Amino acid sequence: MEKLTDLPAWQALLEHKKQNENILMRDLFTQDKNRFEEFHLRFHDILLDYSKNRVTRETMSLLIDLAKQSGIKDWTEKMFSGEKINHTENRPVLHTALRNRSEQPVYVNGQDVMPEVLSELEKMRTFSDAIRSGQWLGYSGKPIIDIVNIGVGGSDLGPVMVTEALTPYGKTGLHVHFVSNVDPSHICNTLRGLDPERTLFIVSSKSFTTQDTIMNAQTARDWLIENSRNESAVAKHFIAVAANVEAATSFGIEKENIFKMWDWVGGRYSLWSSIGLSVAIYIGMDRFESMLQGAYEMDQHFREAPLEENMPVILALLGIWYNNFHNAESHVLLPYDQHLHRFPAYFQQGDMESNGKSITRDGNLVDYATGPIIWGELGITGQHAFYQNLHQGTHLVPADFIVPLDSLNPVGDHHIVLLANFFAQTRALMTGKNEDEARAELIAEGCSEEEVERLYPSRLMPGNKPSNTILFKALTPKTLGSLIAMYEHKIFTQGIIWQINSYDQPAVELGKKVAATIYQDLKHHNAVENYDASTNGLIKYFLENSND
Ligand code: G6Q
Repeated sequence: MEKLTDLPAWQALLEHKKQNENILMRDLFTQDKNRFEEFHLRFHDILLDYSKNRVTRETMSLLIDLAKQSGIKDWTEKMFSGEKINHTENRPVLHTALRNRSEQPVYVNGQDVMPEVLSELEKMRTFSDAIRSGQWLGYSGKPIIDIVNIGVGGSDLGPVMVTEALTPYGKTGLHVHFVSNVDPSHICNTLRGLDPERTLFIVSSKSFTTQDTIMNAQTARDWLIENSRNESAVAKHFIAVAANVEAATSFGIEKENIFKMWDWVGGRYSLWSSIGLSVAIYIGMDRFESMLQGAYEMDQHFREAPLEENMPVILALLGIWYNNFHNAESHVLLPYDQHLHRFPAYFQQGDMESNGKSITRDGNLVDYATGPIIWGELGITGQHAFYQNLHQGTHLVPADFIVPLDSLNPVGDHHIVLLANFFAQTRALMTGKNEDEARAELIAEGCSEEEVERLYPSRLMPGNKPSNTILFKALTPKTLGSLIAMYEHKIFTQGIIWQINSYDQPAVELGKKVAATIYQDLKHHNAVENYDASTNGLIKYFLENSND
């Protein structure tokens, strides 16, 4: 594998950056009235405008060369066709098979996985229909009205994000709760007020060994048994989603109540499997499948569209341009849609757990930056909080603005006020405010000459802050599916270019192991000497001063 920084396109980009050090987007827009036409893409009802970036036609063409020289098209085929591209775990990466709406088989070790995938979807349909229609009855013969998904990380963030995003499509009278934190307050606060006769628990854990999830599930089971005084109630109130079916069975969950997933689906990509069961129950299986359809269509686009017209590839390349050639250390996601309030958190995991790596596929330490810090918040909330830093701070923070054309709750002028704010922000980030404008503004405010002189520097905005705009018609299950898949493929593309494995998570596993050992020390009040002085001291202090 040729070293990334030795690729001709990488070298050409370095040179190009040097030649265009002082490029101003403001000037680019003045020089080219058609800039929007040239730098935007459309895919069904999604529009990506990337004209507000520090790029010229030449920059884009060099970035496309980089994608080509990194073998993106070949790697894409390897992923879709089930090659074991997660080489450290020796597994294929096939979340795309979960939403494969074609008749095409997908092979893992010579076996077509599609019949199993489809049969699991059918099982989800039967089960979600039974809950929604009130046919599934709890131990005392009452229908279910509260669903509690117990899971963490990849077994939580996706279902939470989608449930929130698709609230307008949820079944009235059905409430979905999510418990992820092993902090007892999370499960206790959730259980308070729930009716054990009408509550269903979905224990979502691929490994079914994650301590946080198993402990929360045990507490929920104790609560159920204590309140029902009936051990057999568990069969009517506990469902599991697991790849480790044996562990779920030994937890006491009936075999027919276990939904399957596979080791070729990564936790943070598992939303499309039965990990999405809580979503399917809430919005109904037809809508869940429409989300799969949206993702499938984006998969096809990613697989087939030329690199120049490929939304995930363009987003990935722009990210690399800032990350590696402008030293931007973070990237912010800014949805202007209340329903997308968990979207940044979801892709914080999706991106940072996938591309926060520093060892290349052939085992070398990288000497370039890989995945940036992904963060974000609802855009409009951010405007009243951290946008100050985006405009006038000292860091370069490329941004994605994610915006619906239509609100799902059209009331008065709310939506156009929201959109006015979004349009204003991307423009202001790009243009900034120069000395003449700052002075003119102060004069218009009635400032004296002396005040203008004193105050104008603090009003200066450097501008030239890059942003992508992702507009879509309205947040439907299908559009959401496409948006999620778009970001998944962006992450894939960047991982390939950075030559890392985006699909393992050794540090997550490290956390689980270290905590399990220390848990034993705390539980047995061990006199710890075997850690560093700080950890020993803190544990000792805890043991002496806590009520636990
Ligand atoms: C995701 C990560 C991680 C994982 C959780 C839960 O890709 O590996 O977030 O999803 O640690 O794991 P289980 O589903 O096995 O409980």
